[in-house]
Amino acid sequence: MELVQNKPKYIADHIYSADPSAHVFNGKLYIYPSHDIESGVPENDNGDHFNMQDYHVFSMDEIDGEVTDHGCVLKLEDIPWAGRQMWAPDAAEKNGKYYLYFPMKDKNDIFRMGVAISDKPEGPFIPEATPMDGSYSIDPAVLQDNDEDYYMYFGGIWGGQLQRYRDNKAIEVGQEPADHEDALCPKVVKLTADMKGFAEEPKDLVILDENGEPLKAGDHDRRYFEGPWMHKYNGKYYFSYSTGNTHQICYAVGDSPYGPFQYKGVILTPVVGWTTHHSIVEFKDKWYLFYHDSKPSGGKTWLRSVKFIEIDYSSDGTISTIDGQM
Ligand code: FUB
Repeated sequence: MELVQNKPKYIADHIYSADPSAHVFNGKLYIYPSHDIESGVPENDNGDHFNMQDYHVFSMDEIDGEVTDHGCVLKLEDIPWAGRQMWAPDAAEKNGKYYLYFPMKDKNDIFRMGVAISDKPEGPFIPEATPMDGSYSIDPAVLQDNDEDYYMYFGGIWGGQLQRYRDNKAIEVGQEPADHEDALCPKVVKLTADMKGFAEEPKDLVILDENGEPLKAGDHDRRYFEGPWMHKYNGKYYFSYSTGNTHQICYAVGDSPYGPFQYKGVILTPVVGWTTHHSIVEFKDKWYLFYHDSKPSGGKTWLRSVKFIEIDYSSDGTISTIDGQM
């Protein structure tokens, strides 16, 4: 695999940050990350150690320029339905309003998606009183497909609770399918015109292998785990995601926001730290991968730092693989 070798750059060292969702609004680059903290909760497979309490927003006028931290833009104690753990957010703009989407556990320890609204991309954001109807699991990522159509991609297994659902309904005993069965799919759902809800039932986003078959649950190097992102390049839809326990960012390409998507390859090899989570954005005619690792904290899984690097597309639309250890 060919590796892009330009150097990654961290965006901040005064706080820990992770799960960056990067967008260009009004000609400026905005980053909506998780805000990692040392909360003292022991590490486990449920992700209890990711015990985040608020969100910050970062912005940059130039990719190599100064990074502004706009401070705390939404906090747990201001959200009426809050339980715990504010995980990976994303943002979208429609008609001059900005919507921050975020997964958080409710008072019953169930992940739901919230939405908070602002007149400015940098917030502060005012949360709706209740979670989005029909929402579950984690890691919302919103694609603006054209002026009217916005789609949310979401879902994460293990601590992200996706294995506890089938056909959008909670099931009695939640577990991953057996290795030979089809993998659990990330979800895609069109948003309502007011951006506050789901306009339809979420659908499975199917990733196909080289034989046109859905990826299997046992295919840990390629199957979806968490951290979805969708971007468009040359009229194609690029769906990228984390493989979780094999720690890669992979991608698949399709012709519609709903898919199906054809598996294409690895964008980012494993980073320092357990989780890997990214976004892809075009800014001033260049394409960038925003991601995180735990190098600055000496490898602490729950204390991550956002960084970015330029990415390369070949003439056939494939993305070169980046070495996550850089
Ligand atoms: O930051 C908490 C969780 O870790 C995110 O929601 C996942 O994508 C993983 O990065």
